[in-house]
Amino acid sequence: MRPCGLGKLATLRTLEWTRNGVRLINQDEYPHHLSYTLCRNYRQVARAIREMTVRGASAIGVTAAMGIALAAKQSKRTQNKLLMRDIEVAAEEIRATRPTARSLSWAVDRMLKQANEAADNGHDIRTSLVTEALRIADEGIDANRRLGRFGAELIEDGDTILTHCNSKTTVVFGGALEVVTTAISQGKKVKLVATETRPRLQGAKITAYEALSEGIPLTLIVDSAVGIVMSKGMVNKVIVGADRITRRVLINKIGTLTIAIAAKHHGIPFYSAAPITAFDLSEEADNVPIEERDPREVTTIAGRRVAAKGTIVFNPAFDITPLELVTGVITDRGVLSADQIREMKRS
Ligand code: RUB
Repeated sequence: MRPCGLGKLATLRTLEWTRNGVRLINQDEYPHHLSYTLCRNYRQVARAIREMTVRGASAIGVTAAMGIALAAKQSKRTQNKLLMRDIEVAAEEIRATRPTARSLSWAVDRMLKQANEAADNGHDIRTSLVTEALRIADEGIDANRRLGRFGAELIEDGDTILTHCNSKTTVVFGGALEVVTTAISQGKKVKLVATETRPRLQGAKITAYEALSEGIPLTLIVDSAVGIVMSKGMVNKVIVGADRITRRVLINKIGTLTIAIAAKHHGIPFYSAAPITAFDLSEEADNVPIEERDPREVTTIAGRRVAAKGTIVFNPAFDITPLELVTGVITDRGVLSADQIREMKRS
């Protein structure tokens, strides 16, 4: 491990396919250490997603794809039928790790489709899955670059933007932070206000560190300070990420709904930044399970118990915001209104 020094994090690869496995920056160690975890098999990939060594919707999608490629590469099966079975087992284990983010199940489905097509066409399944995982990673980078440019058009010189959790990880920068860094690269002066984002503190640990590293002025607040910050006029836009967008709702980190309601009350534009891969236009979209996490994330802080033993906890990782509270969703295909999303065709 080496200590994190301030530097340009925006170009650092949070995850990478290597000869020995999938290499991830352990974001849980921010801001104290820049440490890497090497997942040598798909089970380790699944664990890294479940335990949030790698996190953020876009990043876990790419990681899932690489995990499936790894499973194929390491399978000893010589018959395609048996190899496909190994791939499906790995794919379903990875799919189950975090059920809410659309990009994860989207990436799993795309990898399974690729494996089937390769088998049908007599191509080498292993090679074709590695190529597809790398393609998904590259497409994610490109999509987030485009999203950044569309979003930056909404940003005015002098804006102070409230963000929640940490929305940025494809492989390099993306999401809400991509919008901000693109606007800054265009010469606009932009400040951030970030929530600490209990219980996992992605805002305090990751967003604040990344902003500092990029030289973006940032003020950190506790989640419950959002109301006063808005009522004092300290922010004039909100940009958050998204784990899943349906025709009716935006699903994102717990606390997003409360922020959207407060933004509506104060007349502050509320945007989400997410690539099209976060969209779920299926009929079943609104029945997506909201991940509930370990109660200890709430009853302890930095490993120390703060709530009495026996305290009942409800710890959902995400909440659901109706799109009527969302001014626009910044995507790689432009900024979409709730009406446009409702009318979108399934591709
Ligand atoms: C992360 C979170 C992020 C979205 C979008 O939750 O809610 O806002 O995933 O992220 P967690 P990105 O930390 O529990 O994964 O824009 O990076 O895809």
